[in-house]
Amino acid sequence: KESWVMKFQRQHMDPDGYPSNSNYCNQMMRHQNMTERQCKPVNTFMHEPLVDVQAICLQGNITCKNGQPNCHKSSSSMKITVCRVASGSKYPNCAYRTSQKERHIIVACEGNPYVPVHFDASV
Ligand code: PAP
Repeated sequence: KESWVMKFQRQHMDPDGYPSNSNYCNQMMRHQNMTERQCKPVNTFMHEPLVDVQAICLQGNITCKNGQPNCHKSSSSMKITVCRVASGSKYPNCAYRTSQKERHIIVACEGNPYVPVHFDASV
């Protein structure tokens, strides 16, 4: 089974990529296997080095959206792309809107080593 760490990297890390066109999310959501059983409604990719994203886990704890206490917020803003399923998109033809942003990132961390396993929010 895919580990939490690998799943996080598949779903949320694209350090060397940056959307060059509006097809970015259509291509990446399919390529990273988020359109296989359904069109995943919303997903964020981060365009920062993995070590910088892992370092978010060293920031102080904050409460996650689900009430767990294992979330952490980046001290600096990061380059991200938010992929949101387009209205009228019908599985298996998943269509996405691509929006580039710079935001502080909130991730949930788990394990030893303590690393990101879930993308909670951008603020
Ligand atoms: P995403 O939330 O980053 O989009 P998702 O596929 O939901 O990805 O996986 C997040 C994983 O982090 C979940 O584990 P699973 O893959 O085995 O389903 C989830 O249980 C785990 N996780 C750990 N802490 C949290 C948290 N505070 N909030 C949400 N998910 C968490």
